[in-house]
Amino acid sequence: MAVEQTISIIKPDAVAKNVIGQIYSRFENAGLKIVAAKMVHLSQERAEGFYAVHKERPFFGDLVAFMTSGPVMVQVLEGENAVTKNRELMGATNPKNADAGTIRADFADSIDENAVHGSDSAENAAIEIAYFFGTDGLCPRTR
Ligand code: IDP
Repeated sequence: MAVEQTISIIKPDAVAKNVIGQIYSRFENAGLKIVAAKMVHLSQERAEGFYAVHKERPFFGDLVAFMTSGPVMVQVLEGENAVTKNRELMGATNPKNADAGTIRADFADSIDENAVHGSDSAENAAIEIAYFFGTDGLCPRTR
């Protein structure tokens, strides 16, 4: 399996709960390396652009309002099978259905406020990485 990169976003609810470090530990314990990271408070325009694929969905307005309600922590994770590994660590979209021990089971309160985002494919990961970090915002981990 080749080394991949994926986007992770710790959403405003989890940032407010002060669990960034606990979530980072899960990435690191799973063998994923953080190769870029920044905290941002998304504007309405940036949040709408990021979730444009959902713009016809009934929950779009609530999703954008939530994602702009406070800062988010955005990171690029690198490692073998990073896209799938991150999705496994996250758990199901609705925390009620998330497996025990996953980030959403432990830190999310509802499907609306579900703690984390993770790219769902390598193709979307590349788009999302470019959206937040451009073409030269990543740090190779050579040591
Ligand atoms: P994912 O975050 O697990 O990949 P997506 O289906 O891509 O899930 O949806 C993006 C985000 O939109 C979810 O994380 C969640 O915050 C929100 N969302 C998805 N489905 C619903 C819903 O039915 N009601 C309210 N919010 C939803």
